[in-house]
Amino acid sequence: MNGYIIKGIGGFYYVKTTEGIVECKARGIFRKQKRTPVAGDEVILSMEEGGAVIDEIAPRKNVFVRPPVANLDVLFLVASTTQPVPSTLVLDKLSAIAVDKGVQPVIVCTKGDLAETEFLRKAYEKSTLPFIRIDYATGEGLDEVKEWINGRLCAFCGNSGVGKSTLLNALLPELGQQTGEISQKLGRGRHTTREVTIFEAFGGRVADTPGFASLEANRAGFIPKENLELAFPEFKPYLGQCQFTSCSHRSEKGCAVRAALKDGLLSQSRYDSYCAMYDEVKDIKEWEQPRIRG
Ligand SMILES: Nc1nc2c(ncn2[C@@H]2O[C@H](COP(=O)(O)OP(=O)(O)OP(=O)(O)O)[C@@H](O)[C@H]2O)c(=O)[nH]1
Ligand SMILES: [Mg+2]
Ligand SMILES: [Zn+2]
Repeated sequence: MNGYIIKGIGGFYYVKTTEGIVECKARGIFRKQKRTPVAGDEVILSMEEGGAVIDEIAPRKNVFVRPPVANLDVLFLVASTTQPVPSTLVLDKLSAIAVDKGVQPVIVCTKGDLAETEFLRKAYEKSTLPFIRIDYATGEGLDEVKEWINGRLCAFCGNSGVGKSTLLNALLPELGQQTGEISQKLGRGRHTTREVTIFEAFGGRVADTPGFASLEANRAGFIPKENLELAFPEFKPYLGQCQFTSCSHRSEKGCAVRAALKDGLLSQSRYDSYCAMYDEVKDIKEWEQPRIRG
């Protein structure tokens, strides 16, 4: 029997098969091989005396550590205008990690009723990232999200409290995913969602995921400095145009990326994120790089 993992919790996996959802465990060999099945994994099951077990995990298109999910086509980066306030650096890191793994990032902006959306929209208007503003009063943005889900495996990710589960409930009211109040003292969420769960809808699949604290974005993935320029797709027209072939696009003479920035063709905050990410990885040697690319 085969299927895909919709949820993993406490050593148990829930696998969607043609026969319905099967609860199972993973073979002990996976632990020895340091392989962990995650939601989105295509798996082969067999029946044993104690119940169903995962025998095999199919090769992955991609896998994310945070949130733990595999084989994504689209990563929705959910950002709220306030409570919590968004960080373009965190959004740009997550989008770069997605692009590096061959996944399409889409920015989804919530809580436009509480604070203005313009500054975020502006930060992304000169990027190639789609930007969707959600308004629950008018329904604005919901159809666009549905269109992205159609035919794809997607996941909502973002800080705790940005409104991932709220958005899922607006799309699929019958789900009744639990949502949580924002801590008034800390201005952020309370980690209401505890595990990744995949739902089938709108001709595709979409995952709700647990929110993270901003600092954890650094542990979501690692991009070596040579690959970083490719993780900012809007730089593409200028790559290969710089005076120096190994230009890092930070301070070199004759840099086409910086020229485009100066001409207002690129977003300053995106460029700043690129430089910050470059500085973070520039001194890390090959052998020191975390083995979390995959
Ligand atoms: N005013 C307003 N409140 C919102 C909006 N979206 C979400 N909220 C509120 O924000 C709070 C947190 O929403 P959740 O959906 O639980 O957030 P989450 O991203 O799932 O959080 P975690 O599960 O902790 O990662 C809830 O009180 C929601 O009602 C919005 O667009 N406008
Ligand atoms: Mg949630
Ligand atoms: Zn350059």
